[in-house]
Amino acid sequence: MYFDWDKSLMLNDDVCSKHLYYICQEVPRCRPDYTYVEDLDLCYKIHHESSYNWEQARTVCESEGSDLIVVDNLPLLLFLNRTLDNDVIYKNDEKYWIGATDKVQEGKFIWVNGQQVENNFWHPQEPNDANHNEDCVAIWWYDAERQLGMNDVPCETYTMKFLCQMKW
Ligand SMILES: [Ca+2]
Ligand SMILES: [Ca+2]
Repeated sequence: MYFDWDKSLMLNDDVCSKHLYYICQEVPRCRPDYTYVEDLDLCYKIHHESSYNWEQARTVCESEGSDLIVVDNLPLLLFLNRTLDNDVIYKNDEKYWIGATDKVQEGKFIWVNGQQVENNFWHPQEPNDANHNEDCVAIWWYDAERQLGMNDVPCETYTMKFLCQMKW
């Protein structure tokens, strides 16, 4: 199909092998409400509603065709450190759900994509399963140097902001 000026920019069908000028349109990488990060090939969204527990937050992500974010590499952690630094108001009070849990087997943390958590992005002395009731993972800042890190916290009673990532 092409535009034919001879017919006042009307459409015309023709043989596909014909050599013509062409017009491109960039294909969006993400939903409009998600942000694309080319270096990381990442589509993500910060949800600022802070009234969802881990499972509820995950359901919101899933309703958008995504899931809670999988922070399985250092470039992504550093990116979040920079990005959330601009997002938060009270640093040590702002926490975000991410997509890891040890609900299935205590002490064995699994990402929502099924991979084992193998990084060392935990806060010092974490994960600690405090009161035998911490099975869901969040990230926040833990020291004066403002290092973003992971911590296990209660799944049901804690509510906070969360980070969604389009499927891998
Ligand atoms: Ca646990
Ligand atoms: Ca903990």
